[in-house]
Amino acid sequence: MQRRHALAALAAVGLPAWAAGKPIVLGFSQIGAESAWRTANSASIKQAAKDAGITLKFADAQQKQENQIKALRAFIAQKVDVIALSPVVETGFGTVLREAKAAGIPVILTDRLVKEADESLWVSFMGSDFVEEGRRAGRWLIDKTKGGTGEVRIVELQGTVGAAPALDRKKGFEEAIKDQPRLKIVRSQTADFSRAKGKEVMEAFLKAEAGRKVDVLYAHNDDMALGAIQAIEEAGLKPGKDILVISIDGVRAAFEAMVAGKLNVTVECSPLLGPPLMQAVKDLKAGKTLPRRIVTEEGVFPAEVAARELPKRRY
Ligand code: GZL
Repeated sequence: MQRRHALAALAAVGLPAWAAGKPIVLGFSQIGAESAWRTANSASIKQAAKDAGITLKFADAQQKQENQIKALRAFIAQKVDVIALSPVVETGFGTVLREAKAAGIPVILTDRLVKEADESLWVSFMGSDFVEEGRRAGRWLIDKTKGGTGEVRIVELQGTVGAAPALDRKKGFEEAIKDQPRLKIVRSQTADFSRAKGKEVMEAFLKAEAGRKVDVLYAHNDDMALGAIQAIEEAGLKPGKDILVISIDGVRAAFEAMVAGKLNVTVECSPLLGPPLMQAVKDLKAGKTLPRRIVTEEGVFPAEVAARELPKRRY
């Protein structure tokens, strides 16, 4: 049977064109390229789409929400089969998600959640539990400092303002240390998940705290921690010793910094969301119902295990 006849036959029974072997088209709005985590996340999604035979329309928003909204509108106009979104911030996506729903295009949230009352605007969310990541960072510090005396003065580098991982990692860390009177966050400011800003803000913290001891840096991602490590060294201090450094993601450069004795622990947050995302897209188009929440399993890697783990790291 000729292809066009096959397509007509499928349409006649209400099946979409892709059922005739036409590849599924996935429109993905990526935040940008602000960190090593994000680079690994994009690579994972592109490779997994190729492996799955899914046509990927990849839109890099360069950290701007308005570019993500524009990309989603373009995907709707192009009538893609599925939309995936990694939202740069939690709010402001309701209108465009309602437009996708009205167009009958399912949306999968990947990496970060949005805060919308109408949770039917997305069919599934896959990503980490950022509050738990913050708790894990706090628990590590409690364990590291137990039995000591005197104040433990903490400075915090927050991720992007309004982003789910920034809000939730702060919340989880504060929850974990709330019953520890010695542990005090004395400065907290965003460095937007980037290495350059992590260095800049840490320099400002050290200047502002001149004459007082800074005991710990809690950074919401490895890139900001690595920038801050540079600032600590330029201030003549030893990162990992004079100032304990705690961060999140578990990218390769963090393991290298731990082997060098400059970073004390990284809480894993896997960017390798490509394969589960493509599986979810295929399941969706095969008529299966997706779980509302697909969780990624992750660990905590203190410096003591870094040398052993480094060769095994996949991002
Ligand atoms: C977490 C992800 C965060 C990473 C950062 O899932 O959204 O954004 O922790 C990245 O490195 O920039």
